[in-house]
Amino acid sequence: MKIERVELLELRMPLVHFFETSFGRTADRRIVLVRAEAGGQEGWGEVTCGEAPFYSYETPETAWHILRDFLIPWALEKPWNSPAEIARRFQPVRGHNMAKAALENALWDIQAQRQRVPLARLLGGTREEIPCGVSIGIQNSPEELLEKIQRELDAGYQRIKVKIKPGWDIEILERIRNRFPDIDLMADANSAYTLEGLPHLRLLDQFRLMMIEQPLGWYDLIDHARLQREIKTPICLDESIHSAEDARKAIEIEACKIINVKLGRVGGYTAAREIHDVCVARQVPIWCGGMLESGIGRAHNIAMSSLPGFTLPGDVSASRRYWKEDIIDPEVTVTGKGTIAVPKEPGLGYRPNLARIATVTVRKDLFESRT
Ligand code: OSB
Ligand code: MG
Repeated sequence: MKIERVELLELRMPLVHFFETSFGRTADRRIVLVRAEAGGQEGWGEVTCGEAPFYSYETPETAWHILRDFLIPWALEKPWNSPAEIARRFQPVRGHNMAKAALENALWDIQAQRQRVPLARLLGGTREEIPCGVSIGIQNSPEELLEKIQRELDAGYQRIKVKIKPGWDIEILERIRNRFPDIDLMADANSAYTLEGLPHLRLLDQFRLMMIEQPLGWYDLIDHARLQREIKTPICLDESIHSAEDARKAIEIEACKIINVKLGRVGGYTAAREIHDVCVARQVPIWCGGMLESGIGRAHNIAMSSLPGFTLPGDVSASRRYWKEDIIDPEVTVTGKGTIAVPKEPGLGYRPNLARIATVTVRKDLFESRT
């Protein structure tokens, strides 16, 4: 099949509530979307980077550059038989996984539409609904955080993740556990600690957390393995895992007991499915992380979460938690028991709302095949 056209769009979308992690606060999202056309079908993907290079080095500008100058020309250059082949074509570019994922995933959407199957099924997904959790950022006060947790539990979400950092950790978790002794609770540090803080990190063991996510360096495996030997709470890696190779090594040296899979961070479905298989073979539970995505990225996360190895609730939640109005129809909704139904329509199963997208688009570029 030949790709006839690829369009890049940059969107500006304000979040309904700011989102704060150990590395900073976001209130206005800049989102780069990829729209690809092949064989009369149109597929969509999302670059899931942050506005600033604080989670990883990618930003909307680096993604635009890598897509425009390398990935899109390579994709348009010659026909393709499978999205996995395109993933291989992208391999000479070191890193820039979020840029790669946006285009590769758009082609998976096209492939699923061509075969008239839901994307989830094309990927090998078996679940009809996926279990959902929420990720709650650092708030202005502990009271606000407790109130937010209550609201999400009332909505049905199956587990609560809170962001922690030095100064917003032990006391906060104590308050949460006092008020909600039995909920499924976990904490994400986004690399806010070092091994020097080991005595402090040991204090986390008292809160019966499901896991602590990425406590140490954003590229580290070795120190996480040392930490895991010293604490009982299972470590989950996010930032450190970029490929199936990374997953295999992390598991081998016991740097983690759980892995958070993000489509962007690992470079698309081909790599995500490889990580899935590595983890299933070694009986390591995985779950789908989130990057404050628009409906396009969210729809992709739902498809991926339908794979059998995604046994733990993901950070995949309702559109309304992020946006006043999302850019897909229907918006993503969550049932009272904290699940999202996996769509049964061909492709992504959520239609891009073109009128809505047009109103929030601030930059566009179109690339066409010359043959
Ligand atoms: O570490 O999982 C993370 C958001 C932005 C960057 C990193 C992370 C997050 C989240 C939010 O935790 C998950 C979501 O609700 O999309
Ligand atoms: Mg994380």
